[in-house]
Amino acid sequence: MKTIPEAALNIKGETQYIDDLPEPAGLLHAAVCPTPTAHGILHGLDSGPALALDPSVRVYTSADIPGKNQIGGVVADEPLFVDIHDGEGLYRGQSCALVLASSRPLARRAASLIRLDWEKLKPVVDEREAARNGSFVQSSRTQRSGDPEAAFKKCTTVVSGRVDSEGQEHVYLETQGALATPREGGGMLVVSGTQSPTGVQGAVAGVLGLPLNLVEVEARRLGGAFGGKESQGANWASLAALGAALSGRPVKIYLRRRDDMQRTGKRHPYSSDYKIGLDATGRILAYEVDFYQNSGACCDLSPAILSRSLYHATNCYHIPNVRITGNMCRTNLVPFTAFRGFGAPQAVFVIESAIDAAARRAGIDPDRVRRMNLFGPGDSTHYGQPLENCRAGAVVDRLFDKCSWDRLRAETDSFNSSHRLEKEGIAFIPICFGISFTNFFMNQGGSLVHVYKDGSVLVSTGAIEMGQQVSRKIAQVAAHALGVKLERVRVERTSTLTVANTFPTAASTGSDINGMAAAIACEQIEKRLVAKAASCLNAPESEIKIADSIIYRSGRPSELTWETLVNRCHFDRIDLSAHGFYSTPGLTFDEETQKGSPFAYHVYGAAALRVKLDVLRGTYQVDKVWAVHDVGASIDEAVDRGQIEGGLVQGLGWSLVEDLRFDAEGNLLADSLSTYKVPDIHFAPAAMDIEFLKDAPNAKAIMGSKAIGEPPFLYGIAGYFALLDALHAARPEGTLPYSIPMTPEKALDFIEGANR
Ligand code: LUZ
Ligand code: MOS
Repeated sequence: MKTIPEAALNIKGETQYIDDLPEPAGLLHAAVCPTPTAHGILHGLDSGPALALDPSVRVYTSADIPGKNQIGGVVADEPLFVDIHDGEGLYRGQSCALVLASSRPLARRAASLIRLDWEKLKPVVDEREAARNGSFVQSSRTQRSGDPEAAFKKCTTVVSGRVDSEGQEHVYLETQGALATPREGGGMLVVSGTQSPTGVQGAVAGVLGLPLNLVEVEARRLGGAFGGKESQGANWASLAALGAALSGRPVKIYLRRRDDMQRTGKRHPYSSDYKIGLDATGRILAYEVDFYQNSGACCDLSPAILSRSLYHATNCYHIPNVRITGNMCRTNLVPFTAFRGFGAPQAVFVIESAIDAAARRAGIDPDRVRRMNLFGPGDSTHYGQPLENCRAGAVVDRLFDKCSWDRLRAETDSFNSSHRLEKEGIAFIPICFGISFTNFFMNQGGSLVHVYKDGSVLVSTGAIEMGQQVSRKIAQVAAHALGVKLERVRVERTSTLTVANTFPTAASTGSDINGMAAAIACEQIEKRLVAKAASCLNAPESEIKIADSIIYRSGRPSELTWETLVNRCHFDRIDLSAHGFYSTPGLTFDEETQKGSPFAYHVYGAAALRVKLDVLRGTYQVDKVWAVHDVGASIDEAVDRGQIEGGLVQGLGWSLVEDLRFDAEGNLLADSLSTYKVPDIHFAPAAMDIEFLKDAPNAKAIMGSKAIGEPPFLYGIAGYFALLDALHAARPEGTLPYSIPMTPEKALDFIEGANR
């Protein structure tokens, strides 16, 4: 029987998510009583009315925790519950109490009946205000190269200004949740919606006061994550596990969309100050930037995200003199967290804005400045990493050819001079994205591969399937490494039982690291199979090759079948299982000097976008996209194309439509999908002409491929600049703020001259 691919099961609606799993006997449902405002002190609570609702109701607080009231994965600054004895509530939606009941509606109603003795305090929501108060998650970081102060003196154009970007809600289809079941001997099994089973295992073990070998965490698949479940699955898994441990019954928690939007972290808002200097020809000589990251109330992954902002501060440009400073500002908002791009999009928007401002001031076309300053062969980044096989020039040259940029520019200008109520705008963006976790030690992964005695293959790795088809790529890697047909390979869910001490499926490294780990395990088994085939066929091992389930001898198919070979090994007592381990080689970084080679390699690409603007309404449509993307040697072209299209549209959502706003009290204003607008299929560009850079295998990753998940998100930033181009055509004398998202409301204000 053939393995049915994940995607086919998905399309048929047969894939199971946590809430689809059969409910165990005695299951209790969980709900949370949250903090009512963004900042305050919890002096106590009255659970009487909740308990009176139904005999099945139970209420637990910080006082009931057997282990630590702490789930911070990087820094221990994130309590699971606001401490019931005068604890400080750090953001709106933080948990004050866990409520269990026999049904989900009952649990939610009981939670709403809990009365809090709450002293409201004034919250800080603005990152610059937090910085003025000296309120930081960790101390600030600076990267330097060259001497920007001296270089600014040599510039003919120097411009400084401010750039802002709002956060972004992940809008994974499956909201956060977990199902916990107590096990004999005090153990706990948690099925968790997480990108990081090992991270959840650690949080649960800490809260319950258990060793890791008593906590099993599994994640079969996620209905999307985008970074939102890299660290933040731990909260809900810990609550479910705590409820299960205290009640002795299985417990399920599943967030409503509104609760998920209000209580979970999102992309970090940034506010930044820049200064950029050009010489008379348009070369960028110097760049300085101060990032004010709104980190939210707890550390979460903010330092790693800030690191990625620093590394990507010059995007794809060689700038000889830079000073880049990042500040992690602690506020009373949800702990902001990982989101596709992980701090790079925020930084790239700032340098692209700075280039736009400086070029306009100097009277040069911004796109000429972009093209002139690209990384080239022999260049190193400002943090000292030489760019081996730099493909920036290649992708940009090909893109300019492909979209006939000069003609496009001329056509757009001529359209604009003959139309008053409709304007067009175009922009292009080059990208350069570093692949590896910015935390050195996280770049490792494991696998466990079994060839069963019937010849079917089962592969387990740390890679979580979240719709990105990492399991498809890993199946392809395993099939190739073993020499077996793809349909014989199944990729199993991720569990802490099969592969231990994993890191999150994140940083676009899922198939790089786990694919490599799977290949390493498969190669061990393949060696044993080849040796056995050689002895069966009476031939030297060097003449044996296994491919596509066929055993070749001297290049010709032999009479030995894959099934027979596997069966012979089994009867000869040969091990048909193997564990693989991979750690990315060659990474170096000195935290002191902030120099080194933190990335295995870089991904390059370039995209051009055309926007059509309705001048009367302020509405717009991205009608055409051209992109040339460096995928290396693609393991699966359909998967890679899907990731490029999806990343680009998600990036357009961030730069143009998604309006994540908090009021001065720290309340999220748009907290449901009826008010928070995401790009849908009608908003997606009508035509996307995406090309893979040809003949560009990558020696640094599995089967010559390159990571694909995050880099294309950056293309969305060109949406802002294409719209800016159209808006300037509509109102040439205006100055548009460098502020994301550029929603239709803001666009209309600009056209009418309201936001000068
Ligand atoms: N997660 C992480 C990431 O922990 N470190 C990273 O460098 C990273 N980069 C992108 C996305 N997630
Ligand atoms: Mo991440 S933003 O979880 O790769």
